[in-house]
Formats: sequence, C-alpha cells, structure tokens
Amino acid sequence: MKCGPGRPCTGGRGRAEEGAPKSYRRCKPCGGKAVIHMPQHRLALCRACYPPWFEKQTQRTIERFHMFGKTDRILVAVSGGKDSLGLWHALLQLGYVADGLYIHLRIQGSDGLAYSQRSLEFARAYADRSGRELIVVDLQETMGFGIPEIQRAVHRPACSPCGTTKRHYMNKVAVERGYDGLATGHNLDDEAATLFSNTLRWDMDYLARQTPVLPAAEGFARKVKPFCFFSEKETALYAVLEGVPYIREECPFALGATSLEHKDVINRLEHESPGTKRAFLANFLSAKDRLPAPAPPAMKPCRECGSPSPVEVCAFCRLRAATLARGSGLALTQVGARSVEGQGAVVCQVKT
Ligand code: Q46
Ligand code: ZN
Repeated sequence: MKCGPGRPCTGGRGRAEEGAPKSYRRCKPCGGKAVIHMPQHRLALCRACYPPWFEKQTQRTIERFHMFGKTDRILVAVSGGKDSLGLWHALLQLGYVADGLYIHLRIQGSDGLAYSQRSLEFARAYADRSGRELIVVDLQETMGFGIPEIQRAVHRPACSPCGTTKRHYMNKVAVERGYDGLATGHNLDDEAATLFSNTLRWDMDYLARQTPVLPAAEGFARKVKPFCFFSEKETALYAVLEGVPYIREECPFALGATSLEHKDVINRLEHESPGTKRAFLANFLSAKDRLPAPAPPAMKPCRECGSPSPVEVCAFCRLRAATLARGSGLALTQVGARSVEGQGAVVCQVKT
C-alpha cells in the first residue's frame, strides 16, 4: 500500500508490516494468516508453513556445521522442555535416528512436589509416542543423592554442580553406548547469553569452546547444537504446532540466574534492532573460524571414574566425594567450578 492522502506514510513495505497488527500479516509462501513474524528473517509464516520452514532451517544448520548424517545414531539429551523435546521431534521428522537421554536430577518444584519427576513424564510421553528409546539415569539410584544434596554440600549455586553432573552422565552414556553424537537443545537465547557472559569476562577458554559442534575426542562424544540459531519463541511455537507437549514450569534453581539477566539485556537490544542476537552469535562464530584453533588441554583418565580429565580426579568425582563427605560428617573437599567441557561458569549451560 502506497502512502498518500488519508494514508499515513509507513516508510516502505517492510516497516508497514512490522508496525501493523498481527492480523494484517500474511504468510509469505501461501498468503494465509501468519502466526509468527520474524523480522530478522523478514518473514511471516502461518501454522501450516512454519513447521516445514523450521525443519528446513534445522537441516541447514546440521549441514552447515557438518554435525551428523542420516546413518549416524544420535542421542538427544532431553529435559522435558520445549527445546529438547522439539529437537528430538525435529530430528525424527527429518529422518535421523535419535534416542533420548533423561537425567533425573531429583529437583523439587517451587510447590514442593517433584519437578524432575514431572519433567520425566513429558520425556516419557514423547518416547512412547515416537517409539524411540528413552534412557533414564536417576541420580538417586546411581549416586545415592540428587542435585539438592550436592548443592548443599558444595555451597554453590545449584547450576554449577548440576552442569558438571549432567555433562558427566551425558558424555558417559553417549560414549558407552556408542552413539555418534550427543545433541542438546541449546537455542539462540542460550548461546547469545553464554557468549555475552564469556565476553564480559573475556574468558578465552570458554570462548574457544563455544561452538555448535565439539568434535569427538578420546573419551569424549561429539556434541552438537542443531537449534543454536532459533530463538526460544521459535522453538516453543514449533513444539506447540507439532503437538509436542512439554513442561512449562522452569527449574526452580533457574530463578535469579545471571543468564536470565543477560537474556533480558540481549532481548532489549533485539527489540530495538531485530537480528542483533543472531548476528552476535553468527559473527562470533565466523570470526572464530579465522583464528587458529586452541590446543586441547592434555587429558588423562580420572583416577576414580576413568573419564578424561585434565587433573587426577575429575570435577564430577570431586563433587561426589564432597557430597559423600558431607553426608558422613567428614571435611569437605574443595570443588572446582570449571570443567573442561563447560561453556560458562555461572549459568544453566548444560541444557537437556
Ligand atoms: S536444571 Fe540444573 Fe538447569 Fe536447574 S539446576 Fe540449573 S543447570 S536450572 S538447565
Ligand atoms: Zn571422575
């Protein structure tokens, strides 16, 4: 629509679409009523056109970063949330061979009821629907305690020991069961917040390891993040439109996490200038490609569990020992916050 008498100037077609009420937007491919408008892509899509577009973008990311192929067996770390269950679903829709892994953290919800148990039920429901295997690692059964006990023992925000514990079991299961890749549901908001946090601290070690693909190494599974360019809103809409039920409540330990503050800052920038978030991550990744890859730290098998570790006893085993010591009244061991596979020290980075 051109501006003219009685028609306010909108400054061009694009601006008119952005400013118009949602009901005025039309799906670009078919002209139907759009359910999402993505100004960073200059694209609006209806409920029928969105899922195929989303899956095509997922496939593009998989190919662009050479994540895995159709004959590979992929293990998807699932938490019961929109990102991980949406990822599992998208991979199956695309024809990949993918099973799920749920780590039962034994976290209680803010209502005092079993948050982790409720999350597990969503993961189980999807496994039943898809007919794929769901591997469950229950911390209570394997270690004798869950994340709340570990957190009380080490006196640190829960996300730090939780991250170490999840990384340990995700890697262990993927390696022991011979999967070709371990996929996590990290989305653009997670990745941008991590990058922001690592950049604020100029943490070169973590920056060097922030990538959509971490190649396999001795004792380490290949790790991939096929959703790293989708926003939270985009992954949630995909799950909803595809009829994949997911847990809506947040982990109670996520409240007040620094990552949420960082996400808020980045979302304000995104609101002012659509595309900022994606450009922040994409430009970082291409700049990193031009730098020489850092030498990986020297690893040896952990004395306790045999997992690769840069020190004699790995971070996970130190956590476990500290929790056991607390339970038996012994002095606590100092537990390091960093892990060689971590991507940030402060926030919920080990999304499942
Ligand atoms: S589960 Fe664990 Fe997250 Fe909960 S305690 Fe933190 S790291 S917020 S993805
Ligand atoms: Zn160990």
